[in-house]
Amino acid sequence: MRKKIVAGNWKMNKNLQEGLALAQELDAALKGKTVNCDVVIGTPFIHLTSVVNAVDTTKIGVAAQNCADKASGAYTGEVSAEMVASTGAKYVILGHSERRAYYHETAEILKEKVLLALKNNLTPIFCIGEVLEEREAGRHFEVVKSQIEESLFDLSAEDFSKIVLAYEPVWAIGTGKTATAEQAQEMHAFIRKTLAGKYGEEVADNTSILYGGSCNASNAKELFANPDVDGGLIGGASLGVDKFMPIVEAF
Ligand code: 3PY
Repeated sequence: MRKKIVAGNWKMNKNLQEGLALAQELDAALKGKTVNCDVVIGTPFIHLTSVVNAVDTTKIGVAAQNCADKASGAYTGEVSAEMVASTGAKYVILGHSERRAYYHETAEILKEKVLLALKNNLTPIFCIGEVLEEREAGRHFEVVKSQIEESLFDLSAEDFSKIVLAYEPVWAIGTGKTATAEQAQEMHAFIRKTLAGKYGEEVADNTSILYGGSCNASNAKELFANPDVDGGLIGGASLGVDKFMPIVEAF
């Protein structure tokens, strides 16, 4: 059975003290509570160690939002997958559209990042999604399929089964627009079919595919009710426990 996951992506928000306070507040909100999904928070790099030490990591998985495409060496300012793993973080968000667009991360670079993440036992939350012009031109399926093929389809079935996918239509990120539940389900079913074509039904059935892009407390229930939507990658609404917990509880 594939996992249901609600993962926060804090992006470049919250200084260390604010981030720690938010993580502790979430930890307190989850204490003694049974929820029907795994909860993950994606923090800036500098928060990772403090957050891992501050929360019950059996209840909250901690994610980095990126890692380097090189293992180690003279790459000033970069943070390797091994460094991320050494903090106790268990996940890494890779291929977010903001990184593809603003930091020019190509399919090749992302392929390297995925390999290094897996080598260091991190679970990649791998983001894919089309821009508005691609959707309007009816190319959204083709675009998403090639993003998956180009960065992930050289993996063995065993390695692929360690990946979590997040479909984030770029036109729904930070715009307040959300894909309708039907649009999300249609794309998630297409992604699962694409995975089945490459790795077989079992791997496809066991892959968690999250929806991201302005997912919030008012639309999460409807999105998560779809058979192929296994949770969410949550941006702005992960920055407050009052907004994030209703999404966690939407399952
Ligand atoms: C958003 O919801 O805006 C996101 O980009 C989540 O990653």
